[in-house]
Parts: sequence; structure tokens; C-alpha cells
Amino acid sequence: MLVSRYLLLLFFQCLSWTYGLASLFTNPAQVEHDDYDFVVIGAGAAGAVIANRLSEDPDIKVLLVEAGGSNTEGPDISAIQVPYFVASVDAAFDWNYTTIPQKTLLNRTIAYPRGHVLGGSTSVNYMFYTRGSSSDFDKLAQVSGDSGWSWQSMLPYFRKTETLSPAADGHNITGQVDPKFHGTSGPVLTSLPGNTSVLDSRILETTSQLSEFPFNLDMNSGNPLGIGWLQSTIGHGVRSSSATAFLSDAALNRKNFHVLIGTQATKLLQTGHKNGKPVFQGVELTQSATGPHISVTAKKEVILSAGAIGTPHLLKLSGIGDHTELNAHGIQTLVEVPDVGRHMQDHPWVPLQWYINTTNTVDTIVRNTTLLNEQIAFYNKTKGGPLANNPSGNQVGWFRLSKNSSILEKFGDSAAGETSPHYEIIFVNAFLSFTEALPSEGNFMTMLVALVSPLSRGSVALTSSSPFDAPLIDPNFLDAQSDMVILTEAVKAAYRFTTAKPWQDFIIKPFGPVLNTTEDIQNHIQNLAMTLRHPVGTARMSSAQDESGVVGPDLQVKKVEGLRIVDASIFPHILGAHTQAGVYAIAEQASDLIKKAHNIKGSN
Ligand SMILES: Cc1cc2nc3c(=O)[nH]c(=O)nc-3n(C[C@H](O)[C@H](O)[C@H](O)COP(=O)(O)OP(=O)(O)OC[C@H]3O[C@@H](n4cnc5c(N)ncnc54)[C@H](O)[C@@H]3O)c2cc1C
Ligand SMILES: *[C@@H]1O[C@H](CO)[C@@H](O)[C@H](O)[C@H]1NC(C)=O
Ligand SMILES: *[C@@H]1O[C@H](CO)[C@@H](O)[C@H](O)[C@H]1NC(C)=O
Ligand SMILES: *[C@@H]1O[C@H](CO)[C@@H](O)[C@H](O)[C@H]1NC(C)=O
Ligand SMILES: *[C@@H]1O[C@H](CO)[C@@H](O)[C@H](O)[C@H]1NC(C)=O
Ligand SMILES: *[C@@H]1O[C@H](CO)[C@@H](O)[C@H](O)[C@H]1NC(C)=O
Ligand SMILES: *[C@@H]1O[C@H](CO)[C@@H](O)[C@H](O)[C@H]1NC(C)=O
Ligand SMILES: *[C@@H]1O[C@H](CO)[C@@H](O)[C@H](O)[C@H]1NC(C)=O
Ligand SMILES: *[C@@H]1O[C@H](CO)[C@@H](O)[C@H](O)[C@H]1NC(C)=O
Ligand SMILES: CC(=O)N[C@H]1CO[C@H](CO)[C@@H](O)[C@@H]1O
Repeated sequence: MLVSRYLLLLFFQCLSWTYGLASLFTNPAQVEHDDYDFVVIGAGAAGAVIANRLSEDPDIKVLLVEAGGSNTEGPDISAIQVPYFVASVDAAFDWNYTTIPQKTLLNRTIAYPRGHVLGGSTSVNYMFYTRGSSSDFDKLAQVSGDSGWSWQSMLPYFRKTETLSPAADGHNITGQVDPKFHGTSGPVLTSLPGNTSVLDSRILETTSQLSEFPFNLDMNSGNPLGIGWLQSTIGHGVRSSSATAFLSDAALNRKNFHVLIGTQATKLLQTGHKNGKPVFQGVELTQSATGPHISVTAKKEVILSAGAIGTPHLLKLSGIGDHTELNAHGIQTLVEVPDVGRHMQDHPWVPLQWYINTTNTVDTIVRNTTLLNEQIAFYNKTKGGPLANNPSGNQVGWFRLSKNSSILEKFGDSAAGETSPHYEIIFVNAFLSFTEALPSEGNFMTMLVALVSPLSRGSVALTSSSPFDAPLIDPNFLDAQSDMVILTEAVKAAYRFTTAKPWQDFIIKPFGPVLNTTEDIQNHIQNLAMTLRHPVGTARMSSAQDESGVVGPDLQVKKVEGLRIVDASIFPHILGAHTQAGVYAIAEQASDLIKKAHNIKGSN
């Protein structure tokens, strides 16, 4: 679904505008050295929430530091605003990471995108809005020993972030979502699909024909199981990111809120001792490897929200980690916290494509520049049409292995609990692949089949002591035997889905060879498995008494004062869901925890 950048440039320049905001800084010389109450590192899903919520109190001064640039200015920004162009998001907004060779995947290395822009990965992601299951959060409460992280306690925070908004085409969404689970006044806009697809009626019909694939009115109710309509972080046809939501003009006009872009935190600095523990309330900043380095000190706390890769990387560079690894790179260990960078989890997936008997799929638009231009003009005028829609399709399903499955018997249950899925199927009305080009003829349905309850654990490790050398990223996909077995079962389930009647006069043939055997499927997985880009766990939460783990249930780094971590890295087990909604919710709850800890007004 690649689109020439020339077209984007040509047609969407009108969408960009220039910031004239008092508190958006591009030069570290503009910030104050030691006048901030809080310094937040990373303006992604979590950091933008925290910085916004803490600066709601005009007496609290907050600095938010982001390595990437503006989300509203620059040549390629239309790709991060127009939903259809998500696959064309440019490397200009990316950290350009790649995994180390994945041993179960024929030693392939896999591109590992992370947003490097205001909004972080929420500015470049596929906009799925899926919260996870009640079991996911109840298990978090259990592991952390804190009921504040349970589903019931988190539901108000999910609502707080969100406003369920009209679909881009204005259709009646009754029967596609249960509004009682949704927010009505939060900054992040969510919506149902904005364009119909030829798959819609066939998928719904299948849910009533095959009991294995039931319909679910709302996968964000705490019970995601079954097939439902996709909710996306799209509002009025435009991507809603943590930057559009929490770093709006109104927020950036607060006198007590400064945002510094194009600036990387290169080290956390120890500033003293308190309660017998080292205090880390200083941050070293720079704009380039060779440029000047400055430092800022937070009066109350530093909040680390650099994401599941950036956070463990920065901790290790700062001497917080495992001494063996730090020694090997000549870094002095200031605090021994061996779990930093360990226990990484992510969701692997494979594509399955079929030729289908229609000309009405997104493929037709991708191949026809005239038609695309017509749609661009239409979108430009109305913020509607296929370009306003999530190009990943209109329905998603979440499934568990059957209760009597021998896999459960042999390996135990890898999911968090009864409401948590083992695998996901995403139904796309287009040819979707990150490794294969769109064939010159034919129209396609793609199923993205993902393992969402992996047991494999990977790591983020140092390459060197330089903050400018990318870390070694190892999701260690399918290392656990049961992961390959369950993903294989998931592919078989996807094939079973296509045996329902609605597909019989519609699917022409599979793209590529038929995967008849377990061995065929496993070869397909080894050759094509990719990442859903959901890394978590690299600074995992554990109970206050637990010696292992990186943060306690209050998100403070263990053995350290003045430093909290709020981002995807704190999840001790991966959610059975795309991860942004969960990160938004933990960040909302963390904002309240921090406000309470410092007697700041405005917590719930
Ligand atoms: C391509 C892609 C597609 C995805 N699709 C979906 C989806 O459809 N639905 C979904 O729910 N989730 C999706 N995700 C995942 C989701 O976006 C992330 O889980 C979520 O954004 C994580 O939030 P975070 O705050 O932990 O990190 P991020 O949002 O990644 O933010 C971290 C921020 O910190 C900044 N940073 C890092 N290091 C430093 C430093 N040293 N100094 C200063 N700044 C720093 C980064 O530039 C970034 O802005 C996707 C992710 C990607 C990359
Ligand atoms: C990633 O690569 C692009 C293109 O080469 C570049 O513009 C961008 O700055 C790179 N990102 C980082 C964080 O270096
Ligand atoms: C992958 O690399 C490892 C280590 O170099 C090697 O032992 C193994 O044989 C390789 N596997 C494949 C399939 O090439
Ligand atoms: C939407 O559809 C439902 C059920 O068909 C109906 O009750 C409701 O009035 C409709 N809403 C609007 C705004 O038309
Ligand atoms: C496609 O559908 C039409 C009827 O709508 C039918 O005549 C034709 O045979 C079908 N083609 C294939 C390849 O199944
Ligand atoms: C491309 O789209 C235009 C505009 O809708 C249409 O007139 C034309 O026939 C299409 N071309 C092809 C090859 O389908
Ligand atoms: C989009 O709209 C702007 C004005 O709002 C106009 O200048 C531009 O030419 C339009 N682009 C297209 C492709 O219609
Ligand atoms: C499991 O139960 C289903 C029906 O729920 C049945 O069709 C299937 O054969 C059973 N499988 C095993 C391995 O017993
Ligand atoms: C695989 O399935 C196809 C289509 O159903 C069939 O033609 C082929 O013979 C099968 N191959 C094997 C090895 O079973
Ligand atoms: C790609 C796609 O399915 N586009 C559809 C968007 O909605 C219009 C109006 O219903 C359809 O005509 C398009 O086919």
C-alpha cells in the first residue's frame, strides 16, 4: 500500500501549519535549568498524558522532552494525519531500529519501527483502539499486589482518555459498539470504520454460521473474545494521537508547560541521596552526538516515558541495570537492577491473502493514480471516503484455543485468564504485506493472524555506551515451543473461517501455496512472521516486596528515589490487545498517583 511521497507532498501541504506557540521549544538553551517540578522524557502515548495532566495545575511547572520533531509541521506530515497513508509513514518519524537475527525465523532480522516525533508511536501506529481483557488487568493487579491495576479500577481511566466520536461517513453505529463502556469527553478520539467494505456483510454472516467465531458487540468491554467492529483512534477522518490529544494548542499555551523537541535525553543523573537511596532527578540532554550537552534538574520527579526500547536503553546508559552487562561497556553500575531490558514480549503475526471475486477493495485505489487523486480531493473537501478509514480493515477477532485443546493440556494456559485471547485475526479488504509487493492483478482479502499470548521473552541490550548507538533488540519471537504451536493453530482457524458459506462464491484461491499441513504453516511462519510492534516488559512492574522487577506498583524505580517509569515497558506480561489504549490508561492512573504523592490538585 505504498504511495509515492511526491503525491503526499503535492496534495497535503494545505494540512500543515506553523507553530507560533510560546512553549514549544526547539533549542535546549530555551529551557530553564532547575525550575521544573517534573521533567518528563518522551512525548509518546504515556509521556504526553503525564505532562499534560501534571501541568493542569498552573502552579506545577513541567518540561516534556522529545527526541523527535513536530507532528504538524514538515514535508511528510500528511502521512501521519490521513489514516489511509499509515503504511507510507516515512523514516523521518522513525528510530529506524532492526531486531537482531531471530533464530526461530531463519535468522531473519525484522524492521522494528518506533515513533520519533511528538506523539511517539501513537503518531505512526495503525490506530487500533483495543484495551485488552479484564483478565489482563486483573492479572496485573495480582502480580503487582495492587488492586488499583485491576480491570474495574482501570475502566474509569480508559474512559477518561477517550471520546467515542462519529464514524467518518456518519453512519448509524448502533449495533457496532456498546457506548456504555466508552468515554464522552476524553482527549483521544475513537471511531468506528468510516467506509464500508465488501467483507463486512460476509464476516458478520460467518459469525452467525460458525460458532467458533461468534459476534462481539464491543471488544473493549473487558471481554474481547469473538469478532467485532474495529475501533480506531481516528476522529473526523483524521488520526488522533497523544500529540493531537494532549499537546494541543491549548495545552501548549499553558505558561507552566514547556515542550522541548528535537532533543534526546542521554543520561539520568544522580543528584543526591534520600532515605538511604540514590536520587535521580537530573537529566542530561543534547541535540546531537557532537553537540553541547546540558542538564536539567526536576524539583519533584523525573518521569521516564521513552517507551519499551528507549526506557531500558536510557536506564542502562545511566548505570541502572545488570552490572555484568554495564561493566562490559565500561559503564559504572550505580544501581543494580538486573531486570532492566529483560523479559521483553511482543506479538508476532503472519499474513494470509486470498484472491477475491470483486473489484471493490483498497487494491483498486492503490493501483490507480487517477482514482487515488479523486479520493484525495474528496478527502480534502470532506475528511471522508476510503482515505478516512483505517486501511487495516473493519473487523477484528480475538480467540481462545478450545477448552479441550491438547495444547492447553500440554503447555498450560499462556493467556492471562478466561477473557484473554490466545490469537487474533484481523480482516483486511486489501493485499497487506510488509515483505511482498501487491500483485499487478487481482483484488484481495488479507487475514493478519497474530499470536497475542506469547510466552517467549526477549531483551533490549546495549551495543555500546553511546546513546546514539541503537540497542540490540531481541523479541526472541516463537522461542517458546508453545508459541509456534499456538500460532500454527491460529492459521488453521483462519482457514476454517473461509469454509463458511459466504466465502464459497467469493474467495477465488489463496495467494501463494495452500498451507495444507502443519509443516507448510510452520514454513510460512518462519519465512514471513513479522512484529505487530507491541514491545512491553523491559522495565516490568512487580510487587513492592519482590526483589526482581524494575518498578513497584507505584511505578517508582526500585532502590531509587525521584524516578518513575510510565510507558509500555512496565507491563509484566503483554496484553492480549494492541497496546496503545492500555498505555494511555496506565498513564492516566499514574498521573493521579503522582498528583496524590505530591499533594497536587486535580486527581480523581
Ligand atoms: C508502526 C506501529 C504500529 C502500531 N500499531 C498499533 C495499533 O494499531 N494500535 C495500538 O494500540 N498500538 C499500536 N502500536 C503500539 C503503540 O503505539 C505503543 O504501544 C505505544 O505508543 C507505546 O507508548 P509508549 O509511551 O510506551 O511509547 P511511544 O509511544 O513509542 O513513545 C516513546 C517516546 O519517547 C521518545 N524517546 C525515546 N527515547 C528518548 C530519549 N532518550 N530522549 C527523548 N525522547 C525519547 C520517542 O521518540 C517517543 O516519542 C504500534 C506501534 C508502531 C510503532
Ligand atoms: C531514520 O532515518 C531517516 C532517513 O534516513 C532519518 O531522516 C531519521 O532522522 C532517522 N531517525 C533517527 C532517529 O535517526
Ligand atoms: C542461525 O544462526 C545461528 C548462529 O549463527 C546458527 O547456529 C544457525 O544455524 C542459523 N540458523 C539458520 C537457519 O541459518
Ligand atoms: C440508529 O439505529 C437504531 C437501531 O436501528 C435506532 O434505534 C436509532 O434511532 C438510530 N439512530 C439514529 C440517530 O438514527
Ligand atoms: C465471480 O462472480 C460472478 C458472479 O457475481 C461469477 O459469474 C464468476 O464466475 C465469479 N468468478 C469466479 C472466478 O469465481
Ligand atoms: C482509474 O480510475 C479512474 C477514475 O475513477 C477511472 O476512470 C479509470 O477507468 C480507472 N482506470 C483503470 C485502469 O481502472
Ligand atoms: C485541498 O484543499 C486546499 C484548500 O483547502 C486546496 O488548496 C488544495 O488544492 C486541495 N487539494 C486537492 C488535491 O484537492
Ligand atoms: C473438543 O471439543 C469440540 C467441540 O466443542 C469437538 O468438536 C472436538 O472434537 C474436541 N476435540 C478434542 C481433541 O477432544
Ligand atoms: C493441498 O490442497 C490443495 C487444494 O485443496 C490440493 O490441490 C493439494 O493436493 C493439497 N496438497 C497436499 C500435499 O495435500
Ligand atoms: C475501498 C472501499 O471499499 N471503498 C468503499 C467506501 O464506501 C463507498 C460508499 O459506500 C464505496 O462505494 C466504496 O467502495
